[in-house]
Amino acid sequence: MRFSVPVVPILAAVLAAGALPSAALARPALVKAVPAADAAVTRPTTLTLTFSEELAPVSGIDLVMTAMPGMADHKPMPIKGFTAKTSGKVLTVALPRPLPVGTYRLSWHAVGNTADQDRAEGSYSFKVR
Ligand SMILES: [Cu+2]
Repeated sequence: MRFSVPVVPILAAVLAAGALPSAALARPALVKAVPAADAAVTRPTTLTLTFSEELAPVSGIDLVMTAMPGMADHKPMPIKGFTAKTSGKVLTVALPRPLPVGTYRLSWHAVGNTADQDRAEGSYSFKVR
């Protein structure tokens, strides 16, 4: 005896529903950064990261100076003393003084301001001239 019910379309529908849980849609993605990735900017005092989702206050960044002019063997140097605040989809980093000339690597972690607290992270570099 053969099945008369079309099994394949039902399976496809079940798989499609399972492949896109609503939690995955709430994961914050970086949509804009100032300074932008790979940009060269004049000594900034503020860094701004805009995400696709509302952010929880535990979102933040780490900032490391990776190179500076006239220093051949520059070890990664963590930058401290800034404040990071979230407001809606925007994370604003306020530096106590303009960043010195050099190359920086910014690593961000963003947590969605929803019950599931979806977390994402990434990093990029920029230059201060
Ligand atoms: Cu340095």
